[in-house]
Amino acid sequence: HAADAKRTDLMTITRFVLNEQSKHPGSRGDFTILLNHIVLGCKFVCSAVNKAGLAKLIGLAGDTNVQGEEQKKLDVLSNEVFIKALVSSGRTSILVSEEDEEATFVEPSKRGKYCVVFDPLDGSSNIDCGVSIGTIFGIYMVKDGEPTINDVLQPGKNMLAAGYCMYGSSCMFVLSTGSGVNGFTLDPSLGEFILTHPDIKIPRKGKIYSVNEGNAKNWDAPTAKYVENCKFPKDGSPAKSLRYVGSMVADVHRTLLYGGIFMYPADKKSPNGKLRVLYEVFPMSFLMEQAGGQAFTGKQRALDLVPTKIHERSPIFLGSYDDVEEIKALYAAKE
Ligand code: AHM
Ligand code: MG
Repeated sequence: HAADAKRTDLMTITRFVLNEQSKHPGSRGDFTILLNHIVLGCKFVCSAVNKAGLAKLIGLAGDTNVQGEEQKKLDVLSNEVFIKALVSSGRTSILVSEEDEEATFVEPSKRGKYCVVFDPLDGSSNIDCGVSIGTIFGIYMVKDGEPTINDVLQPGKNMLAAGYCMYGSSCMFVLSTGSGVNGFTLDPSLGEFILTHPDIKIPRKGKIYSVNEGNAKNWDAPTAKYVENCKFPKDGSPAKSLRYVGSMVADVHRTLLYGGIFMYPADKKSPNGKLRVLYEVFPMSFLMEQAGGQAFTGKQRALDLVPTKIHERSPIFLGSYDDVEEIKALYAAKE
């Protein structure tokens, strides 16, 4: 039976990526090696997150991160694990982490052709209460010659790959290397991510909107109008449901599977929104487009944005194609 065949023929993430890369002539397995190190980091964080309550790993480390937020022990730990794994892969030249003010330039003897931008543990407000959190990453290729910061100050459409790992009711790794989106679930007994969600496509239109409505008094007119339409649709369609975890990975993951829209808009207090371009907005926008959805900043296609600073922020609206189309129309009407 087909089901039996599936159960005994385990498509691990390594096997999957090796298959994919073998389609590219001249591929020497560098990408697979890099990805294996990212996967290792995610498995470590998954295990640490699962034990956090027991091990009393949670709590403040007494440090604040670049954005002036309090850093939790798990954030620090996750960051260290990823930096060490990525450097030791021998496949990276530049690393940008949410937790580090400056980019890490890998020493020449350990350099490789990739740059990785990542948020090692996103959703910090959810750590202490055991709600889903995640890791987000994007991968660029360095240009020939000495690596410079311009190798990562690239529009998101230049990413080679992007993905996230969600530490939720199960641990899920979602990846795109530019030809669709695939989801893998960690089998804890094997310690392997197994392909469980092949070729994810986001529904064309969704029934859910996801936003921090507590910021509503500071929204601009198009955002306010859009959310008003979600609750009181003018065209007779049913009102949308609101879901907001407050962990970008969880909110985007649900949006990808169920459809709908996730937004972190600009507001009067934060004219650039909250989310960081390189390691939050770009990877999620990349995945959305690869799954058939859209990602928009309020001004342009998110993946066309050219960042000028590594920790730059941008408003973001992403999700089902038709839902993002609606918010685009509202912003276009404003101009
Ligand atoms: P963090 O980097 O401090 O974890 O902040 C990022 C998180 C995202 O995961 C989430 O989408 C957003 O912040 C929620 O912000 P808010 O609490 O303002 O709604
Ligand atoms: Mg974060």
